[in-house]
Amino acid sequence: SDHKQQVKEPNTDEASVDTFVPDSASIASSIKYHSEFTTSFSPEHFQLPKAFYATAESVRDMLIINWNATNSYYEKMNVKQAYYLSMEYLQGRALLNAIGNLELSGVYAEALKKLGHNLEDVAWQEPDAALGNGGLGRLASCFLDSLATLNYPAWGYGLRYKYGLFKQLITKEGQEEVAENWLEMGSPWEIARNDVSYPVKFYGKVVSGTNGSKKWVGGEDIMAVAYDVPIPGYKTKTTINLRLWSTKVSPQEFDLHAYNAGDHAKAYAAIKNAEKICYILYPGDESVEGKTLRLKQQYTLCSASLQDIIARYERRSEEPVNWENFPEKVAVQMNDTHPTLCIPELIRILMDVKGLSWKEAWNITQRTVAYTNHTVLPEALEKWSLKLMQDLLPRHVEIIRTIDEELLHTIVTEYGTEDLDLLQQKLKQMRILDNIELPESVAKLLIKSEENSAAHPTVEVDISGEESKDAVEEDQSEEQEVEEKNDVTFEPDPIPPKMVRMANLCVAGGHTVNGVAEIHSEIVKNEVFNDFYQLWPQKFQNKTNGVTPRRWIRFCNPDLSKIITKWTGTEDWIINTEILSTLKKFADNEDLHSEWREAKRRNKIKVASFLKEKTRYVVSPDAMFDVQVKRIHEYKRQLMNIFGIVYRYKKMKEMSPEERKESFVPRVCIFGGKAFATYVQAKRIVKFITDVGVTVNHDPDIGDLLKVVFVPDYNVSVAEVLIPGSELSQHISTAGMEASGTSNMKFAMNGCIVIGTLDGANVEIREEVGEENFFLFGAQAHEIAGLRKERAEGKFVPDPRFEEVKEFVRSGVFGPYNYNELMGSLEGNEGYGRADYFLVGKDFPSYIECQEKVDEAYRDQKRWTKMSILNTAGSYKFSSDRTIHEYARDIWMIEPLVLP
Ligand code: HBZ
Repeated sequence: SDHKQQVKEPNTDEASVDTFVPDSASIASSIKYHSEFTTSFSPEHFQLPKAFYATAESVRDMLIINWNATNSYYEKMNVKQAYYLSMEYLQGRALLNAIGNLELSGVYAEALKKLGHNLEDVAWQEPDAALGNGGLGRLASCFLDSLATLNYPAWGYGLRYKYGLFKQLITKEGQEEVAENWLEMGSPWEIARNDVSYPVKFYGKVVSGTNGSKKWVGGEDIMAVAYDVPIPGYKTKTTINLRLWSTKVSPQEFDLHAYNAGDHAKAYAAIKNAEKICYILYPGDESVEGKTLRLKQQYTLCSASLQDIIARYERRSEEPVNWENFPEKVAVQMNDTHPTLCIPELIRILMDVKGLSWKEAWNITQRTVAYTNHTVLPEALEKWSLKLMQDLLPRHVEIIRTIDEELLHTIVTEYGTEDLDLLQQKLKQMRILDNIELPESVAKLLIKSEENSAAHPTVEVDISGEESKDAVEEDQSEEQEVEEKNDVTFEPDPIPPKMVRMANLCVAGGHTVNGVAEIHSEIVKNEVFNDFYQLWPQKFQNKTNGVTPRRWIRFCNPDLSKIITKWTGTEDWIINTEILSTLKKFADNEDLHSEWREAKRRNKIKVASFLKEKTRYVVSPDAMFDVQVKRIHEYKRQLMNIFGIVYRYKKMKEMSPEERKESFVPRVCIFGGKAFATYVQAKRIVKFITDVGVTVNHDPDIGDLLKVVFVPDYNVSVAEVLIPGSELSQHISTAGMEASGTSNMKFAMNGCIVIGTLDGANVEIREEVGEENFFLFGAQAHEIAGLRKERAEGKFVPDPRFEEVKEFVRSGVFGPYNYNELMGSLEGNEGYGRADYFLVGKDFPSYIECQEKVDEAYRDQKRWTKMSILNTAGSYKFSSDRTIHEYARDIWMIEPLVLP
């Protein structure tokens, strides 16, 4: 057929792909071919969603050609490759991105037209690949796009979750989670690699060989099978690979005897046991089973990926394999601590399978892996129970103990034994194993130095990590006194659980640690990992996040893109975002202003119809579109936003209609985001926002002056609609808590103005776009600790406006639901723990005053448009291309490799 001649024939030999540009006729025939022979839909009709699958299959053919050429060229050139390991990828839809990157959007639109379809409708059929939760996952996807576009030899590794995170429904009760069945119809983008699979072991035991060697045996084995997703770069043949692992039963584990004896359930159990590893992202981890499952997921990712990387290294090496050289060919980046097990796994394979010594394996590992930190929240720094890890991964625990011991010796060498208190404090804070006896080699050193120390004969050497016997006895006698007085039963303090601190392991085992925005990297160095920073200052770097301008300007906002191309005189800004800054010189140009406003308005109309479809609320495109979309978390302070809205609503209600119109700019306040399924307080916030919406949106006094809309199931595709049509974008976290934020960058690129605190990348965005083009409010990071202390000591005097809002909420205007727990978190009432830990009350006055300035700026549309242009113009730094160049140069030491 036509299709076969034109699409399948190009030579796929490495390095000699024809520069073959298909026309719309050949594309149409390819789509027709796939609709008949590839997709599994009824053959007679060419309707949606079949049209999408057939179209995607035809694009896939082209991707595979480039993907094969890229892989064989890498194989031939044997250059150093970077591997990004991440538990999450938020890829979103791929069709428009792929044909956009291939520069085939026009011909595809034409081809589909010939077949009676519209490209946009076809593209909307695609389910989002939502294998992620938030910023960390979307960052990984932006990085893949930049890596491919910039021709860096790199791959991503992740897990192929059958159901991803969850689909969020918004009901009367607030958020409800249901399984996201994104693979229901199959994914046209993946290539099932039944030829690429590795065994992954759990449980079992470690046996020693004759010459001190170790072997991990027994336990259960599953198989990890590769699914490859080609990632095309923009205007380049380079098409890199995202390899996702799926798990299945290992044939040895399938109990044929049980099956034949009629115990089907027993035989089936092994299948489910393997498959459940890749069912969902972040399964509930309150139970031991849940925790075990999560650790199995993390280990599966690390083990399968490293076996694969090592196999590739061996394949590309000459005999005998020079392992010393491994870090010259391989860079492994751990996206947060979830892939930490890479460290002991690489050591295990090098020692137990390849026969290297501890010293060699440890040295190679440290030169290979690097770690990115994405959070400073102490509760988010992963810790695993030693017991659980010991059961599941006994050999890895041995290795971790050795790393811990090595680290302890380094600390002793660094600090000496002069000041034993200081040394003990450092040992306790920095070691990987928490609440675990010191290894004998270190304990002996300490005891010896204590005995030698005539000057400090009374220093106690805490070698157990637990309190000394005396101290415990003293405590108990005090407790007993209390017990007598209060007549309550005395329960001794529980023994602190033995834990493995994954972040400490990452810092010790990696050659580089980076934060994701300047302020965050400073906090990483000066607070979170300060002890390590003092020990190894050269390990610490900053890599400010970025986002891909392809997806986040060019493809999601074609109207704005045309304007940018027209006024900068080139399309090159899509690759070289510095060109965006040339818009600055036209910031006052009236023609540009009217084109700019026109494009924004068209995007707002799209948002309005999207909101109507998803929520049935009708909003006016003449109002200001004010948006906060991100995961729901107390530190991100959606609660402050909705409190600001409640305050606005209350003031409106107190005014006459004329006064109301005079005083307020009409606003549509849009929220979106998922609350983690077990995060009760976050779910209350969702419920509260939707309740406020029900009251305000139906209030005839208010009309178009104020609307509050919660968009269900926020994901990449929803963001692609909302961001271009937004005008004000809220990034209002408690200072010091948002590592970076990346949607703030997307909004700024799309000419939205940020209202925000000096937190994460906001700080750098404000520097780049100019402080007069950014709405700043709130306490600063260095003030937070002091403010929390004041708050806890009851010295905080709340602003009357804040009290007024709480009172108003409690009066029941927003329905019968009892918001006590929500309000309680702001007040630290009994049972609600830390009083307003996120300082909503403290920042509220400056926030609502800042919102008044927003209204004032918006009334002057000329001023607002100028601000908007300057946000786009100043956003060039936040391209993930810049970020990736920095990782390549400073951490991975890789060079671009352009296919001939
Ligand atoms: O990573 C986010 C940060 O909150 C955000 O500020 C930053 O811009 C972004 C990219 O660097 N962090 C996350 O998204 N983190 C998680 O989603 C997460 C998930 C599971 C965990 C811990 C963190 O166990």
